[in-house]
Amino acid sequence: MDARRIALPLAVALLPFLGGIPLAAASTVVSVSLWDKGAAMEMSTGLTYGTPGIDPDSATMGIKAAPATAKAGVVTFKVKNDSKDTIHEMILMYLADPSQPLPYVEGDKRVDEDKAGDKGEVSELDPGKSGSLTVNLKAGTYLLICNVAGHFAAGMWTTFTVTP
Ligand SMILES: [Cu+2]
Repeated sequence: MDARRIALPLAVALLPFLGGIPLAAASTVVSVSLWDKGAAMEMSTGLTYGTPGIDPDSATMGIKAAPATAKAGVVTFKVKNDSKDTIHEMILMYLADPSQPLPYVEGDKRVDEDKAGDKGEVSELDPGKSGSLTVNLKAGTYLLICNVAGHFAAGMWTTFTVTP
């Protein structure tokens, strides 16, 4: 008997219990679109979350979440990269203090994920591809970001609110 034949179904059966996600809990499904205006467009800069006086409409790429809120509990993000030519991703960040910007490494043009409250991600999706992330969220303010170099500063983030 191949031990792997037992181990895999067992792991799948136990998966819902990991992280304390109750099977019967009500859950919210959020559709997330990763969009951009095409690789020919010059990327915007200086549009990181929390920067005063920025014009969100000047973003050349972004993230749209519908709905942009959920009740505390299990939330599934169904993420689609709607770009025609650029890899994007979605990382979920918990904002301990929404008035503060995320820790940003200017030289890398990326958010410091380890310091920023990373709660999970759908990493690098090719154009047209989809992925999903299911997490158990407490009430608070979250940020969905793309952390491909330069994309966060180009405006690729949106807030997501979880209510009690
Ligand atoms: Cu991106």
